[in-house]
Amino acid sequence: MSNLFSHCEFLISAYKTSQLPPDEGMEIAFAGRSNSGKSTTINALTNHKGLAKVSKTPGRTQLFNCFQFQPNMRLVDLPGYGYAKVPAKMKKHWDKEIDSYLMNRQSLIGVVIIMDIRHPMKKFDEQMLTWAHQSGLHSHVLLNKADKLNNNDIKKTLMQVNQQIKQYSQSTTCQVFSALRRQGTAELSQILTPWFTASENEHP
Ligand SMILES: Nc1nc2c(ncn2[C@@H]2O[C@H](COP(=O)(O)OP(=O)(O)O)[C@@H](O)[C@H]2O)c(=O)[nH]1
Ligand SMILES: [Mg+2]
Repeated sequence: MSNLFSHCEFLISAYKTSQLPPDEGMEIAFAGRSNSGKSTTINALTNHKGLAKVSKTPGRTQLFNCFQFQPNMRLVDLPGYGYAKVPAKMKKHWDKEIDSYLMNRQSLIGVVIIMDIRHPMKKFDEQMLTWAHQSGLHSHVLLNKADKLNNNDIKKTLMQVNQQIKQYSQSTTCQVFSALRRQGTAELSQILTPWFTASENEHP
């Protein structure tokens, strides 16, 4: 199915925030723990299998990967956070770069926080929700890898997480997703499209 994000192309991989595309227009970031499925989600949303590299080894794709779907409109695949096996020095570099990105990026209008539905709302996810709310950004939670749970457990988790996220912000939304099976891409696209098409000053 075609959506706003269907004609997306790779723009640049940045090791440091200073290498990112000019801070103009609008972009949204895909954040989440390493291995939660950020890259697979971008591929599912854009209907472009090999666009974002899916890592076989967790913690390896430590770059800001930027994709453009319209002039000056971007998706950014953030380096995964919370991967324990990354050497301390590398971890420090990434914490610093992600912080700097989140604090300073003017074109950032919202974040999609990707969680493994079997392990939702970890410390870093909660920090990201708090931060997004404080910064007046849109935020949407994806409970990914739903193909790993039965329907009852999916429903239960969705209800729990829906209640939890309301403690952070009334406007945060949440959905069940399977990047692997491309289930939930229409709903995701429906949530994200108004972020780009609504007036720039309508942040929650
Ligand atoms: N079962 C299942 N596996 C998934 C799903 N999404 C991603 N994965 C797998 O999880 C691993 C990490 O995915 P990746 O997109 O590289 O995660 P990232 O580190 O957050 O970018 C890969 O082996 C993917 O194939 C999903 O919805 N279901
Ligand atoms: Mg990745």
